[in-house]
Amino acid sequence: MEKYQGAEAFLEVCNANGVENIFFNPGGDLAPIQVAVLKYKATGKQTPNLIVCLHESVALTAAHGHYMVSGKPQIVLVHSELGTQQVAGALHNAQWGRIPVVLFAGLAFAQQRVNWHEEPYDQGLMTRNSVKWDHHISEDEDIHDVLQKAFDIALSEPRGPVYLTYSRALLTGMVDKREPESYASRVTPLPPADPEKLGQIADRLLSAKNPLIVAGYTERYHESVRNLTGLAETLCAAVVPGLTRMNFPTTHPLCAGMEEMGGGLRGNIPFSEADVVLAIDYDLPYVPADVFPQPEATILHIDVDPLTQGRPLWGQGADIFIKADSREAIPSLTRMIKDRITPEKGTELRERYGHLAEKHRKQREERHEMALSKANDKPISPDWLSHCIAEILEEDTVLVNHLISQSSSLVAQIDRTRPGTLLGCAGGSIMWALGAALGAKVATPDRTVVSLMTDGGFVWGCPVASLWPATTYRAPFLAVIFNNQSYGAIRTILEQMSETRFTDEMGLISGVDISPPADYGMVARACGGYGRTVVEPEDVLPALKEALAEVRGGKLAVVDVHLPKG
Ligand SMILES: Cc1ncc(C[n+]2csc(CCOP(=O)(O)OP(=O)(O)O)c2C)c(N)n1
Repeated sequence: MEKYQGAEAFLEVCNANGVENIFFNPGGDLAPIQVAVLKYKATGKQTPNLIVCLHESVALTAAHGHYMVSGKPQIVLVHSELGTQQVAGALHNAQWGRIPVVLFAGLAFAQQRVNWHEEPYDQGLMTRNSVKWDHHISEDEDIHDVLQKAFDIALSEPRGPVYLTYSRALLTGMVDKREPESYASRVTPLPPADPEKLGQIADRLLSAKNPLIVAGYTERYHESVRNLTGLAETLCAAVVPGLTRMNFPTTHPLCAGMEEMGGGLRGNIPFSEADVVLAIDYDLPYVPADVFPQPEATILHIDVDPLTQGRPLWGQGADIFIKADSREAIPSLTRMIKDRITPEKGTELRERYGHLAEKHRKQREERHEMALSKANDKPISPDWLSHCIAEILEEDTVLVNHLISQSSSLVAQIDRTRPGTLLGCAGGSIMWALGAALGAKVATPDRTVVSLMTDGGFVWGCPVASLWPATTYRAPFLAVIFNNQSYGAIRTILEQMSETRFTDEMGLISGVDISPPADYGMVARACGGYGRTVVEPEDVLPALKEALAEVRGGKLAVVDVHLPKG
């Protein structure tokens, strides 16, 4: 039988799973893969591209962003124990975001090592709280089968990260060459939704006075946006799209506003009026808003993971839940509802539609006026900044959002209408926006990518490690920093706990102020990009336009906008 190197087998399994780019950060354990890629390229064979990120957390976050755009499984290579330790926050975000990614690392000197408790050293332990499966590929296993199994576990529902370790000999040794059919994916689709339960859901929704739909990640299948719109229009129900994806057009008259990040902000889900809540593919965000369904409200839940394993939904479970693929369940439910609508019901629903549409129109008008009224505020108002960002976005621009205490301004001012135009972070590690934008741009080079982040998030995002690859791999994006010169969310907590403003010898509230801030625009310029700080309100729009022109010309850009401290 013909043989090839383990590293070549690795590339073949990646090819078979549609992996086009591998984000990585190297160590000697990965060298056989780097060599195999060079060999494949030199001989014109199909191989994923290797994209080096100068910090492992950027590599994993770029894979996260790439998946959210491409829908393809990812593989990230890091150096053994050391590289694995660098990805902790990014791995948490990938778990919360249901990202099918295989994290692949060599095993560090396993045989002789023990931990402080004299137990055998266990490298996988570092990842075990965040991955669906961790496994060391032993010498008697075939790399084709194990790597395919890892992709299958990552891709099966609910999706999520897996961790594989290996000894270097696995990649340098020879293995039997295999055809992809011999290790084909065994991920099977979910069975259709139980029609009886779906009928019960249709009945409960139709008897509701104020049904509310919350949809979390339905949009990962783009056709679901159309399906969800059909359901909402049939039922004449308000929809709150979750903050991680563009599930429902924010301009639609039935849109009750995108969900906001919690943490003492303007928790905006209109639960108080809802007597029936239909949650579709919905997870609570890591920091949920401080609003809950009414205790007497009926909760209906359609999800690939209706048990919300590890993440309880509002702590009160659901009255009816269905494990289903929403691509099939939403159209079936819509048909059932249509079939049950009597003429009298139809009149009632149309009235509700009119009422919701009017509310939507009024809310948008007020928010628009609010932003314009702040056009001359100095320091610059976050609402004015978001208003100006809305001006420069096109319908198919990919917006990557990781705002924290300013997230209300995005929800109030920025519309997203098309599938694939909003990426948000489900997890809590605020290091996501730069790496995710890099991955998104690599996945869709022809589209414009604009990433919104906090000043804390810019720094946590390892800017040099993220921006250098954006220049080197010609993946330019625009990063806008909502710079409140502080860890604002922490300020809120401190202020709630104490009326006194304790400042240190430098006049700063320790652990809150990041002031005066570093010159973040200069960091962009140091990485071959365009960078500018904006302090005057009238400069916001011109600066954003100038930066976007640079991005379209091939340069990454950072616009650092100074907002009120807070
Ligand atoms: C990587 C990481 N470290 C620490 C925290 C804890 N934390 C939550 S909110 C917050 C402040 C965030 O500041 P910033 O990102 O600048 O956003 P702002 O609150 O100012 O809008 C911190 C430190 C976190 N969520 N993620």
